[in-house]
Amino acid sequence: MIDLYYWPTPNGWKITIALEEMGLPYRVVPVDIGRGAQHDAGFVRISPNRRMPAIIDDEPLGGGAPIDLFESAAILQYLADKSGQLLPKSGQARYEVLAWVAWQVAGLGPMAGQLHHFKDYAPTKIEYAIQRYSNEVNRLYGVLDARLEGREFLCGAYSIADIASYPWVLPEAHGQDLTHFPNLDRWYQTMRARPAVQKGRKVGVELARPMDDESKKVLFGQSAASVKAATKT
Ligand SMILES: N[C@@H](CCC(=O)N[C@@H](CS)C(=O)NCC(=O)O)C(=O)O
Repeated sequence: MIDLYYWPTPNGWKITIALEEMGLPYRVVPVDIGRGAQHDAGFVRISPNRRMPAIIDDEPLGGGAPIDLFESAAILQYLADKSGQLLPKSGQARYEVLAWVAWQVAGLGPMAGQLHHFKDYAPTKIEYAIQRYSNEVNRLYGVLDARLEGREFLCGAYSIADIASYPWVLPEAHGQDLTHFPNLDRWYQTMRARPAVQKGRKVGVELARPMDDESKKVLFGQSAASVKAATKT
């Protein structure tokens, strides 16, 4: 059984969607990131970056001792290898999928995350920061749109690359109009209609809470000092 350390956010949804698509059994272990559970010593042992998602699989690929993993890109690749689905086994096709997963975790995710922060949560509105991250998210939507010209999915066949990007395409929250991105719009509608995507998006909805003051303090007040403090708990 796979234990999924999870909270219902875009990075968490990547893994619930993948698990649902692959039909792998899993159990959700909530990590209440608005209350600091990402800093609990037990969780930090499997996720040294103090971020969810993370997994422990006690029936790992290849047998042997349980495997634990953090970082959604590594988890997606592991689950694809374990299930033999949504990632070609070798060659150009495999590395192309992994490149698009890397693109999402290194580009779309962090840029969209900063846009949310400065647009919706920052205590003061800094126009330059909002503009900078809006432009970058707009550019990245353009990259997706160009890539999806003549392709049903990002790498031709449906793959973990699509699953990585989908939860981070949030047109309303990002102030983006999908009518300007017709290929992305078509892909977005295809993705959201998939039963496993709908199921994965609903996992743990009952856990979600609006961003309150305590969450802001926990999420936006971190530094190296909080890492040191957390390891002692
Ligand atoms: N690069 C990481 C990012 C994970 C991440 O940022 N997770 C967020 C929730 S979406 C989190 O755990 N935040 C807790 C915090 O900021 O303290 C991945 O792809 O897994």
